Amino acid sequence: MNIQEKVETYLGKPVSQASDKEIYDGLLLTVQELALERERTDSKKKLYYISAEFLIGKLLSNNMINLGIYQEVKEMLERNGKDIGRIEEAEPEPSLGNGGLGRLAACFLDSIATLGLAGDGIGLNYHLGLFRQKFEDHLQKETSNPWIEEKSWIKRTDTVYPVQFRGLNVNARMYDIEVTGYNNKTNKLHLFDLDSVDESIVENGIDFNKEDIQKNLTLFLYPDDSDEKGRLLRIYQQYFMVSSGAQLILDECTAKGCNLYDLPDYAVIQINDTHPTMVIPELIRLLVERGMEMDSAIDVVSRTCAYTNHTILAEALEKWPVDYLKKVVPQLMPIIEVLDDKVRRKYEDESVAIIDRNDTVHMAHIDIHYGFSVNGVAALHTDILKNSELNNFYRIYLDKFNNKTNGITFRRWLIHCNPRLTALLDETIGEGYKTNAAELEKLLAYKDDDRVLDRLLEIKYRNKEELCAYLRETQGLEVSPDTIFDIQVKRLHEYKRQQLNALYIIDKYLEIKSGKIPAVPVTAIFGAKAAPAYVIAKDIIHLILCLQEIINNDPEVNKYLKVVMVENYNVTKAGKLIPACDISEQISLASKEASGTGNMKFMLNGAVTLGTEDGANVEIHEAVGDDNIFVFGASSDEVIEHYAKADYVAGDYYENNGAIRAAIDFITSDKMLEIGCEENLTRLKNELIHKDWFMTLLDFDSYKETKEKALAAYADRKAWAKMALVNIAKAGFFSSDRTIEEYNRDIWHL
Ligand code: 26Q
Repeated sequence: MNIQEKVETYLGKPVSQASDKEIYDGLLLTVQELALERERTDSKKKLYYISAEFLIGKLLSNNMINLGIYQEVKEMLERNGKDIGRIEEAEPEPSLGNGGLGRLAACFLDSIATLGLAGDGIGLNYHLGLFRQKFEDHLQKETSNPWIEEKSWIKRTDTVYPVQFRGLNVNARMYDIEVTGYNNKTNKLHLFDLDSVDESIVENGIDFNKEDIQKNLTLFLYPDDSDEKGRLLRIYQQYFMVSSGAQLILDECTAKGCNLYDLPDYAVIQINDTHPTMVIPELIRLLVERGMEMDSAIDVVSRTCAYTNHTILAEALEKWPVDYLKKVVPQLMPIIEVLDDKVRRKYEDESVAIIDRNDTVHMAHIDIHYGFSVNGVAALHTDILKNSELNNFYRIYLDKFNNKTNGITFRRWLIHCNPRLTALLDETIGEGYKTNAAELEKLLAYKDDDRVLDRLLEIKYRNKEELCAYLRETQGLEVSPDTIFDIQVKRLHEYKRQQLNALYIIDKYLEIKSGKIPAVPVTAIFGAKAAPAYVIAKDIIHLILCLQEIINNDPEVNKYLKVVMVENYNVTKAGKLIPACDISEQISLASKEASGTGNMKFMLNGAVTLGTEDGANVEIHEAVGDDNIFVFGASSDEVIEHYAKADYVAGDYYENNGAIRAAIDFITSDKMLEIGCEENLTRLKNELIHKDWFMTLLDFDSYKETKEKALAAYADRKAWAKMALVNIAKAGFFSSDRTIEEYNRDIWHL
């Protein structure tokens, strides 16, 4: 049976007569059938990547590419008068993650399967993904984001594990999603869920009763929050995930004939940030329950678990009051106390204790003491962990610390999202780069080939046109592909400094108003969700939306400058924005962005980075050299010193720098207050002048100067195309295939 016949069997009618949605459903079932026919990876030892988030994004096209049927299906649809883009639109996006950490987990699953390694994901089946963002009155509004339909990538299984909370016993049911490797075998993503979850308890937007655990346990993905109320529910979710995961792991190993003392020969558990940390005491508890001595259990688990750190922001390091844990998972407390006691006997240093003097449990400390590997996600990040943030641990456990610079899957972030560039690469350097990313370097041979450079410019232009059409259709915005597309898309956070970009835009606007006309027109594009309880982040969105309205409607200005805030930025939109980007904004305060992965996606698609020496930007800089990147701002050492000395005073910059003062004053100007909300704008202005914890003003001058250089460089089209080419050619290192090979070589040993 050919593909069309297969699909039509499911449809019960010809493709030509089916709706886009029907075709999507038919293709989903066809792909699922083909995926199940693929061989499953198998080996004695298996990796379990356990994570509260897997931001997998839409799966149809991704799976078709990995199964090698994408082109065939695309052509079959065309023959029947259907467009694959429209069919893709019919798929709801599973937004089961907040941002980088969740997306990384998804890229990793793709690479693990592609490399033929036996490694499954373990997580939660959130019924509602990360909230959907709407703009109303220039403000972010949140609505719920359902993604599970009758025909779905998740498959209900008969595997059920009991999970005990204080005063509440529930059953965790396993759902599976097939993870297809590119031209290879398959793995699984196991998502646990509760049968009794009830979507009808959601009220106006994203409110729900936080106490009704039976109905809400897996209802929502947590929006990386500063929200107090939900903390207990977060613990319920985490324990539910790790307890069922631990039971699954022990079951699978036992089935393979493992006696539990040999667990490290059968399983390695990669703990994705501290969210799954309770898997350590839970596994110990289960092993003891199955008859093992406590000391042996601790030893076995310590040789099985490895921990990845994704942040050095103090406020993001998870700490739970002992009281909370006692309220939810009292059975773990005696074990955590033993773990703490052992540490305290060995090390006097209070800062490495697990339970501190305020009766707070430091989750990362459990991972570091009782895991065999601790890794950061970019070279600079790992250095900062070793030398400052976790220095007290590093001095104890020199050998545990290692770096694994993040990566991205080229299947989604090149082959799927940028077919034009993919075709050019196939023609010039062959297809080897798809499984051996280092081969991208072959492109360097075309550095002076005018034909290839022109093609690169042409491809970028077409991608920009496509984005223009999309923005027109979805948000009614008119922008021109003949402007520079300057893009900053990522979660909204003060440390990522969208506000710095916004201040630059105000500065530019004021310059244009005063008659200083820019040489090349610019379209500044943003996309970002703010955590619902993160007040200043939402104020920054408000600022950008007000700027969009004022600037785009000002005929004196809009010829030279436009602002676009993309609504509901998600994986799907990333796939449309990234291939159309000229300048990639990676402007976090040095030392704060652990790695960044958007920076890699932009580079791979031929954008030039404008960035600070932060996270993986440092390695991008090293890879492309000084001539193919625009670097600015204080170094991480300088920033760390400012914090240590507490000598950064934002107000001084406001007082002494005319451009900064004018830009900040504009935030509460009459023009802004005509359309904006005074409370929000005043709060933001005061924050910038009196606090500015992430030192926006420190880097303003250097940002402006460097950005002007980048914009001027764009005018020399040939030179720009060369920069783009070098960026693409040097992106191979940032393939998640490389990252996963390193994890396997140094940590997993599969
Ligand atoms: C914590 C407590 C309670 C509720 C939620 C959370 C929470 C949720 C999500 C804390 C953090 C996150 C997400 C963190 C994250 O995405 N970190 C990013 O990880 C990327 C992959 O390593 C890096 O590239 C980014 O630099 C880093 O910011």
